[in-house]
Amino acid sequence: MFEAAPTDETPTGGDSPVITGVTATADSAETSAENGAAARAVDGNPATIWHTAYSGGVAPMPHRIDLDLGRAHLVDRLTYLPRQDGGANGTIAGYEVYASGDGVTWGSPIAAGTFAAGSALKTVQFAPVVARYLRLRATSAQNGLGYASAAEVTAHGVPAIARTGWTATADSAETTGENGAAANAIDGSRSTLWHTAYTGGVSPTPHRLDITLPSPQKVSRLTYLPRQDGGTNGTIAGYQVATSIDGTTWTTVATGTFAAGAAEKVVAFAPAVARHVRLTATSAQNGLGYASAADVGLYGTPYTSAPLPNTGWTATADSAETSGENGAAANAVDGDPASIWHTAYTGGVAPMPHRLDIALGATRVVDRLDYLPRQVGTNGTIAGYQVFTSLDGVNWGSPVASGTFATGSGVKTVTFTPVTARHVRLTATSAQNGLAYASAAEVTPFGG
Ligand SMILES: [Ca+2]
Ligand SMILES: [Ca+2]
Ligand SMILES: [Ca+2]
Repeated sequence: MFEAAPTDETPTGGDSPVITGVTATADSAETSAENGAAARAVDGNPATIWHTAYSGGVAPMPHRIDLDLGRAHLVDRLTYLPRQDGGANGTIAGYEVYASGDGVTWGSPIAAGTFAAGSALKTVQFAPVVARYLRLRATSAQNGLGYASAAEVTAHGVPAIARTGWTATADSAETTGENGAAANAIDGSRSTLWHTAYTGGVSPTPHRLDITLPSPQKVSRLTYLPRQDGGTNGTIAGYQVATSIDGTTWTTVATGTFAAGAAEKVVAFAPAVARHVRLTATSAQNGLGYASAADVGLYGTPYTSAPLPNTGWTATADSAETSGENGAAANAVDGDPASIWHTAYTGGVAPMPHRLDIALGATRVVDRLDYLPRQVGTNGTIAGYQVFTSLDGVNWGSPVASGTFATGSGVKTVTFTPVTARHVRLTATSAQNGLAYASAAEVTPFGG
């Protein structure tokens, strides 16, 4: 990984979360008269403090506490909570904040100033920067003495998505006049670049660079580093960022115009579960038809499949018994294992197959469906099944999964390749007892 320069854009989508799992070291800590270890500034407990040493002499200002975030993050905020115990020693006045990729080279401060007096939480907001390490440097204390202390020092940011297994493709790449391959945009080197083709003719913008991840991630930031070699061809002005779970259905998550210049740009957007991220260049800074990139980075958190919230859902079925019992389709998504959907039997039994459709009310990533059979009785407990998904509730395509459920009333889990869907269908092709009924206590789509 290169060490990124501070960026010149402010995120516009979503707040950066608190970074957890942080460790801390300091230039000085009192460990004799009290437990003033640096670790106490990152323990999440406002009652414990880091305090510089005073037993056996007081080291003069400045003092520093360094946070190790565990891995690279796109960091944009640091908060400082002064000691909350009524003491005044060490509460910081003058401060500087530094960022580093390696904990050794710190460069110039990314923020500096003077904290207001008092014990209230102080927030330092700065242009997003890629860093694994953050330093809070105290240059003076509120009471003028040589101590520094902190109840909590907290960094906010989004983790870098590890580049292992990434691939990149582009609509166009120059491979004759230079090595302008798409892969150069994700190789972590500032000196290699993707450049659209020019030998034999220039195709006009828009151009696009697609990055494919080995597994879905919850992506919320993209960084764009323009070419760093002094050239200007291809440096992007107008851009769009789109995400996709399957490489087919794309959702535009951000649109804008990058500031001129070679500094790294940050695009922030609401977290989107994605395996594919597309950066589209709609125009270039110099107005020509090229696009280029020295580096494109992605930031986010690992995606974990979870039960989708059943608010706003509508369940329908090809058949439901409403006379002999309450067998409405809605009973399969009400969260109650005691209520069931059951196909009709009063006045005749419709033959297999049967189907239960769930309209999710929103486009979601779906990668699993759990089927809980009725917990009492056996009619309708499904054996042969198919799972379908749809974006429009009309076109369902081929099953995303099919098979035969094990017998018994325990929950059955069906997993499949993540897809983008607004509708999920469970089709019963046979029942465990061989009759033509279908039933379900709960049908639960999972995803993100
Ligand atoms: Ca603490
Ligand atoms: Ca590169
Ligand atoms: Ca139920």
